[in-house]
Amino acid sequence: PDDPSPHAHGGPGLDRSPFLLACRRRPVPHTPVWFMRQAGRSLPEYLRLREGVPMLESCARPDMIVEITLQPVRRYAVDAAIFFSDIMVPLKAIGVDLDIKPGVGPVIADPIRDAAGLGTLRPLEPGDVPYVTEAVRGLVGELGSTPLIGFAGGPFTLASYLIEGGPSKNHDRTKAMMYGEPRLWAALMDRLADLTIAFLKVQVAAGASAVQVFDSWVGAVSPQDYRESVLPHTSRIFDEIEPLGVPRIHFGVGTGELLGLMGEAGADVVGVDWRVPLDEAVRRVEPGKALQGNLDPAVLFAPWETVERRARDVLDRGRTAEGHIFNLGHGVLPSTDPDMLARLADLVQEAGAGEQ
Ligand code: 1CP
Repeated sequence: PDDPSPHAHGGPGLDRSPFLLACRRRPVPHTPVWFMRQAGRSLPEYLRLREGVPMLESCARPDMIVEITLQPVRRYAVDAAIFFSDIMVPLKAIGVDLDIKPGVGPVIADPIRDAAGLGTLRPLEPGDVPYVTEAVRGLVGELGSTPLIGFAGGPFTLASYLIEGGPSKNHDRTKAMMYGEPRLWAALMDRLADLTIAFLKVQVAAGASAVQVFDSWVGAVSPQDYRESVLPHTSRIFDEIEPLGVPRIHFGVGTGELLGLMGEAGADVVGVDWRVPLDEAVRRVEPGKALQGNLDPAVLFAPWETVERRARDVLDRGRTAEGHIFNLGHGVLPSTDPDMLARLADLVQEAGAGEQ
């Protein structure tokens, strides 16, 4: 039923990419592996390059984007690259006054809490992010047969930053709007879904071969609230991206109780954090989906023998899925030893070979 994309995105050899095959639930030569937040965290070559350059400036410079995206591919020979950017970049590009502060994260000058604030969010045009188009084009040429994953923030996660004004533990004001002003909430989610769709389209038009929606903080809501207040917007994102013909991945943290609904929202691949074993995730997600995950990123602080045992356990459980992309259960933690990630990538590519 699911034919591969009629048009190849990116460079030659991509039709045999283990990552893209696994997303499509097709046989693979080895279990593909990449790491969320593999670009721009612990690598010394990244820290050197970023010295004196603010985060948002580095996201607007094609030369830096290309180099930072390629660094983990060179080091780890992972099966996919992820575009170096941030979920806040499209908001910045439409004129939202925001900064990404070191050690803090995104900070919004004027949080959006009413209809007037909502009115300041305009649609994203491709011309707003020329550096994204230029960097994706450059990357696709450099990456050859390694696919490039484009990404954007999910609507709940973007709404939380906009409403709270920065990182939040309990998402109080966000939920206050969701429960107390459902019409304003729906209008905001609608605009954020449009923004995500537009940002993903720019990346795919320039040559990205897959997309991931990071709704990182959506695990904060109950299944009932997810179904009513989030899912309609996320479904629209995946519906509108479908005609582009690239695999769509949907990820959030602490989403054990939402995995079924996240599958229903329409992505091809559901990302699973480390809290739910993959064989249990298979039971929670409807058939016809591949899974991505889910080694606890903190396991990488243990001795190699432990990492290896835990990684093999993830691989074993992943074999019960229709397709499995090995990843961490969330992003690489900043103090992770790059050599551990290199060994892990090797282990997955060797252990997962010829066993399909
Ligand atoms: O995978 C990669 O390494 C590519 C680059 C990437 C991605 C995919 C960055 C660079 N950010 C993101 C996505 C992102 N940004 C998410 C979703 C993924 C996740 O859950 O980890 C989120 C929630 C953000 C928001 C954000 N940006 C935070 C989190 C703050 C919080 O609420 O806890 C932070 C710290 C940033 C800054 C940021 N983004 C990226 C980097 C390298 C940095 C650090 C920059 C710096 O301080 O210099």
